[in-house]
Amino acid sequence: MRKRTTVAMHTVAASTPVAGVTEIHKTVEQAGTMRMVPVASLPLPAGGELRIAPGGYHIMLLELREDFAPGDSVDVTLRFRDAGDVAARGQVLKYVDIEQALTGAQ
Ligand SMILES: [Cu+2]
Repeated sequence: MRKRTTVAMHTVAASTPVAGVTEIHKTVEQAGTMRMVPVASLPLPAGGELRIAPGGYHIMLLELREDFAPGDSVDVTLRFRDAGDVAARGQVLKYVDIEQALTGAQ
């Protein structure tokens, strides 16, 4: 998922009807291991681009209400502190694939 912006903006929440819990996660290195931590906001730099992908920032869906296959698209509403709600569409990745992306394992 990619978003372009001309002003600095902050996503403060994400939601989708297909999941009970939607969190914004960031991948960080802690003591030599890559792990995901929930973050309060998703910063979009002015004139810049923030790539949402495993291994970096991503939207984590928990308590799924539908079955998804990797590659499926999910509609997500991103709430921006400065610009209200924006509809976005993301691609589904399996949790195990995210783990592999984090660790580099096959
Ligand atoms: Cu995550």
